[in-house]
Amino acid sequence: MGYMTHDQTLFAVSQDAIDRDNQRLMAAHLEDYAALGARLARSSIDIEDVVEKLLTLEVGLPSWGMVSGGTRFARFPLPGEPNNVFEKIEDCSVVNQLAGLTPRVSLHFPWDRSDDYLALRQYAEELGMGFDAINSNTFQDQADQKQSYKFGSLSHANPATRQQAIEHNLECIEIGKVLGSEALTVWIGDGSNFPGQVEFTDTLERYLDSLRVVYDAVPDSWRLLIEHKMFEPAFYSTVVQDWGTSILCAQTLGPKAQCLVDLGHHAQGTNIEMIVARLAQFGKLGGFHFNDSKYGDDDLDSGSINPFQLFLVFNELVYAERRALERKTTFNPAYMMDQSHNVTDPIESLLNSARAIAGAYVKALIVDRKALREYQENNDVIMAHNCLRLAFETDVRPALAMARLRKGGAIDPIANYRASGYRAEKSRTRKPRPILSGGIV
Ligand code: PSV
Ligand code: MN
Repeated sequence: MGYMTHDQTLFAVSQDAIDRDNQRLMAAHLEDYAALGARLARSSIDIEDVVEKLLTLEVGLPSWGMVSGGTRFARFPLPGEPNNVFEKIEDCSVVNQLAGLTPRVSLHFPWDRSDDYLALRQYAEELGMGFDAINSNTFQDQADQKQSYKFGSLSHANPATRQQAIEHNLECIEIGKVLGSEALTVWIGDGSNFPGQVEFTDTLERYLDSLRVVYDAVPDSWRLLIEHKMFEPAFYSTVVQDWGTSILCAQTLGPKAQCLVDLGHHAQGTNIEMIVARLAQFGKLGGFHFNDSKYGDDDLDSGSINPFQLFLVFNELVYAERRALERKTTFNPAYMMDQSHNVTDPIESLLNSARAIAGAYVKALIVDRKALREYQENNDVIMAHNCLRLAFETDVRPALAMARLRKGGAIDPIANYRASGYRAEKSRTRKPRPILSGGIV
């Protein structure tokens, strides 16, 4: 891969311009914040406690989501999109500067390959960014690779192919150590397209044998995140197809192994919030790939299709957080986004997504849990449901804006981003990315 060096010209959004725009919007913002504070106070919730809690929320950005995504049919490049991992991090830092919620980037190898990971780490640090989980890629063939992943990787029938996939994951761990990452996410595309093509049991056994080698190489302070997905690229069966297989694998491997839930990886109508509750209850909820979907693994912007589902997921997360606090156990899943921005500027999509995720979290924080418990115990179905709805229907935008302000971000992130001319400037200084005929990322 040719992603070796980076252009030294840093062009972040001017902080002065953000501050000026915030001043312009301040009076109205403070009025809205006071109104929300008063509304929450009537339910004995202190808005300051909510904002304090929100300030602790961190969501990782997907490096692969910084470039225009595509479908199987086409990819339409955006002028000024990043060409290499340094430029992707630069764009991530703009999202973080404006939204104040996304201080880490999740890298994907070999897409983000560089010849100097220490320099990459230093560059990221200068921009206030760190690294989230490292993602391996054994679902595509690379130009220099000996064995093909056409018929699988970690579960392949050929030991040489499995070994190659293992070694790639081991390399990812080594890169992650240099970058200061603390997790490896493994998603494999292994599966089958025809009944009879593979033996379900044998492929899972081979997958587990391979993953055990990777597991042993994962540092004790890290976690190994197993990402399940129902289908695609395999259309008949997938080796790690659902949370059941995922938790079985995580339990078989040991404490460093946990499950990662990508919201787009389930059958339509699946009760994902319930999966979240189950994984949390058994200490195996390790991470998230937030996105949204209408039909399948659509990788749409978080909260753009089904914000109620996102809220219900966060409702379980807040419940699990409180339960862990009471029981003095740990609960700290790695929150990341995994989105494909096909028709929007990725920075704008991620700013919106950050707001949707933060909004879902705040709405989950303001659920009156004491009242909810009472309604549940008295089988007062309507009031229990209304208790959740009240939180969901509350306009929490002033609390989100306040958290952004306290992190030096913008009351109106997208307006500030547009006014900065960042993308136009990048379209002048960055090389155009080659047009590929198709490809999901
Ligand atoms: C697979 O669909 C997936 O969700 C995995 O997280 C991959 O790493 C990512 O998408 C690649 O786009
Ligand atoms: Mn994913």
